Amino acid sequence: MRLSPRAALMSLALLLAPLPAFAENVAVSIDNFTFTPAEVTVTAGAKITWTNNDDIPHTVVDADNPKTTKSPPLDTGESYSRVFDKPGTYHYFCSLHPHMQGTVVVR
Ligand SMILES: [Cu+2]
Repeated sequence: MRLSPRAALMSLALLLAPLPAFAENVAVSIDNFTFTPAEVTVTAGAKITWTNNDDIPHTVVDADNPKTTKSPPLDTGESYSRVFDKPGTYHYFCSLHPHMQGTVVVR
């Protein structure tokens, strides 16, 4: 079958159109009293997993209300995940060491 130039262009446009959003998985490491990366930008629906790679327990808790993100103390090697469905900027911290802070930007 031969496509007209216009049809060919439209097919190309369809091919190049953004793929439907599917869930992103983003990892944040906790090490040496630091969330790394300290700020992540994701699309709505992304799942973020924090893993404690430090020698002491840490938590991941929303700095703002409501505290949708509220992990138990994570021991070394333990993880906590949350799906971010709604666009916004979410600040979080470690409730055991409040100077440890991070941000999730959901687009
Ligand atoms: Cu901590």
